[in-house]
Amino acid sequence: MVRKEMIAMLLAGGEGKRLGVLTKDLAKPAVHYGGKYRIIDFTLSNCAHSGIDTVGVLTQYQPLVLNGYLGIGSPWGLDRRDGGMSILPPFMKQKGSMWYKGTANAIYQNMGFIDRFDPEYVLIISGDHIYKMDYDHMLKEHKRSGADVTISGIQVDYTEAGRFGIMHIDEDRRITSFEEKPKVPTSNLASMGIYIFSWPVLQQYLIRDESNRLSDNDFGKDIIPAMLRDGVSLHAYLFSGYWKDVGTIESLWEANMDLLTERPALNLHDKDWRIYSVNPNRPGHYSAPDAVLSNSLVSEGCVVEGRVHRSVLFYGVRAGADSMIEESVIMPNSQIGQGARIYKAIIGEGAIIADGVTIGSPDSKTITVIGSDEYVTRSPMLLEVKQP
Ligand code: ADQ
Ligand code: ADP
Repeated sequence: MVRKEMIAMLLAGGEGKRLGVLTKDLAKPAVHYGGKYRIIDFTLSNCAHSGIDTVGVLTQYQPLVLNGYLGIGSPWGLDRRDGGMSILPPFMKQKGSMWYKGTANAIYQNMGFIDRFDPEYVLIISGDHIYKMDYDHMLKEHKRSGADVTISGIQVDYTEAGRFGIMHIDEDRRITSFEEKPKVPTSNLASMGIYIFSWPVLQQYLIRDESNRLSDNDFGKDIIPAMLRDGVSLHAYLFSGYWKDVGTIESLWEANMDLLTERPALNLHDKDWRIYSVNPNRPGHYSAPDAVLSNSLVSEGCVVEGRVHRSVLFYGVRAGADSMIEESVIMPNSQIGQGARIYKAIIGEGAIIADGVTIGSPDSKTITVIGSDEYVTRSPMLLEVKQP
């Protein structure tokens, strides 16, 4: 096996409970985003642009669609013999399989895979964030600082800080404290869940963590705090671009709405940083004579006869005559019937909304969600998804 300086391990096994019906049969990284992508496209494209040619993808929950989508990694230039993409489901032992207990355990179970490349550094990334980042730049800073661990961090809103690992740093960007999802955040510098570890150091901590029966075997809850306690040097790599953890219905909807301006904060037109995805290969989008489209993304294969405003239509969506779609995300191949009204909603892939049905309301504070392949024949009154 050819030696690699750094390989990436992409955590793609989370259940994504907070995305509700959208992840009922689908791993969170495979959830659709932005009219033609799946969430995991962003991380894989980042790898491609950062010169990372060896990626282990750790899958667990509902991996079927995700595996089929990833294939042999061709869209991301990872279809190669020397490294490339390897899908790593939980290890199969003679007596049944070992479910990944937590993120650190998922890496622990694949130490043999990592060792095959004898890397100096391991990059841990996750499949549920929308962002463009050059991991090579982060690696350079990791080497320059001489730290054993580099965690990328971003300033978030204080109101959201409790969803993340929260750090304090000194003037040299050394991490002086780290608390996983604190109830009362004392800083708004959030861990993005992107880590570069010097491999021998990580290896040692993974082995030690496994022997601790009280551990959740999780990076944020166990590994990072243990390293800090022991005085391992941890460095923060500060990121200031667009980054969104699309783990909730609200954030997924918002991240889609963020694209609906002429100059979105996340530029998808950047020729030097294309986001690669599997091409659905559909015919061009057709708008009927009475169609009205404004401030929307409409993808290939759509047939629109009604009105679409401030919405994202994925490929193959049909919107019948006199229908109205406002501030909504319509996943691939859904059908919106004649005269149907969709406000502030996410309509799952392949769902059918019958003629005349109204989903959501324009002044609703919450986002209404319809699951994949659902057939909705009556206007639901109480389908609102309550956020915790
Ligand atoms: P969370 O987002 O809560 O916090 P977690 O649920 O551990 O992190 O998931 C991280 C990634 O690992 C996700 O991509 C998920 O899909 C995947 N994953 C989860 N369990 C897995 C398993 N058993 N096997 C394989 N993959 C699995 C983390 C950090 C925080 C940080 C946020 C940033 O713990 O400190 O702030 O990410 O979003
Ligand atoms: P959310 O943050 O929306 O609750 P995550 O994807 O972050 O969902 O996963 C939440 C937790 O569920 C993680 O700690 C993960 O280890 C655990 N988990 C992931 N897949 C499964 C599964 N198939 N069964 C049980 N727990 C799981």
